[in-house]
Amino acid sequence: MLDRTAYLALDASSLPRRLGGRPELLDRLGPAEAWQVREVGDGNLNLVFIVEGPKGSVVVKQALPYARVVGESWPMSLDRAFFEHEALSRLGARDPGRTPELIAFDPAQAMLAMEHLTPHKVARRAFIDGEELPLLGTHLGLYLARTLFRGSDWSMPATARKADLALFAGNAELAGITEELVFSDPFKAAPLNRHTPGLDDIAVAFRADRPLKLAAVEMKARFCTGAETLLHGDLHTGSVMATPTDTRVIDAEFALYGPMGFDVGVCLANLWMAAFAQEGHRTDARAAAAYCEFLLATAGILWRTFEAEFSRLWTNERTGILGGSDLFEAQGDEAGAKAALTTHLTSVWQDALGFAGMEISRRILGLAHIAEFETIADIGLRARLERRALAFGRHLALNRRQIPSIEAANLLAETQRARP
Ligand code: SR1
Ligand code: MG
Repeated sequence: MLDRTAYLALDASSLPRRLGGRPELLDRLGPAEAWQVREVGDGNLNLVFIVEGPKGSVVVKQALPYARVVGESWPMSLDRAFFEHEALSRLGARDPGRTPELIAFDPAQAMLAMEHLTPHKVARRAFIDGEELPLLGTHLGLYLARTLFRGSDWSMPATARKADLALFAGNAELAGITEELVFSDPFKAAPLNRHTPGLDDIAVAFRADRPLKLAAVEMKARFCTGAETLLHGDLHTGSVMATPTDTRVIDAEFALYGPMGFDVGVCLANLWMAAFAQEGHRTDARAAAAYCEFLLATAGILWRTFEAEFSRLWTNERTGILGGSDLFEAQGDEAGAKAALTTHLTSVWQDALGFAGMEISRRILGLAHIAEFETIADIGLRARLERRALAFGRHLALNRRQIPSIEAANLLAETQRARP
């Protein structure tokens, strides 16, 4: 059992004194007396500091014993820093260069020091500012295929995967947050729910929408029981930092074993929501439409890259117990192997659509909203755009088995976006 009696939240003035004895940080930054510290955390949970010294800069992230977005009335385990560290180490090894370099970790202080990503921007912020990130879809598609495939029974030795599954089962508190916030709260009058004025009717309608609630129960069951691979677990576009040439995935504290479609669906949902929010950020309709085109194209590239890279890994790296080459290739049945791959990819796609529908619902009707909508000052416009996104999300959840392709899903988004 870890002794946390010495745990104390950092602040900008105490940080150099408290961390200034760590050689990994001194190597990167230079002498602690010269460190400049800023707290920059704008997420829902943690403290985040940028520390600059004469030799360089690092980011220091520290978990708080409660959820920052709500306050001390919502206590939260500090163990999430341990799971984040474990997850980032694995995800980084499975797709090298796509996560920040880890520099130091102190489990007792729930503190992780990592590479300061600069000039990277949180992807959401780039979407609000209208900055195109031409490689985002490719990088995320590759990341998803590599991490989801390489953490699964298609790839890993069975004993190692089972040990890992047992380890990450310990992150139950954060899994429980997702289970409630994503799959239950948007469909009931949960105390922490909130929504933009003007959406009362749709919030009430969602609670009475039996087909939608049945879809939510099904998706929740997939999430809780479909332990296919190690997921990032919270892969929205606030967990992605990018430049036009680089993309990094951060914030893996919600990591758990779950269905591959969850990370894919959450990521797609956040690209689609950013598209629905565009009119709130660009007064020129043509500029809004052009930026939407970029976002939908990114969603398309993401899925097609995922499919292609997953198929490549399937062919070349299928070494786990689910490999199945004894049933197919070893008996000269290449077409059978291809059929097994297609069956799996179809199930990931349908799951992804269902999870996307849940993510859209919870980001508009639940506790944790997204900056693309929240920063639209005109409340009436915000409500109109959110209403369109909700209709799209509902459609995805209900029709996930009938939407055949990313092109079809993008077309639905485009059609819904153009509604009055
Ligand atoms: C109380 S935590 C709310 C949300 O913030 C995190 O980023 C996750 O998305 C979680 O659902
Ligand atoms: Mg986060």
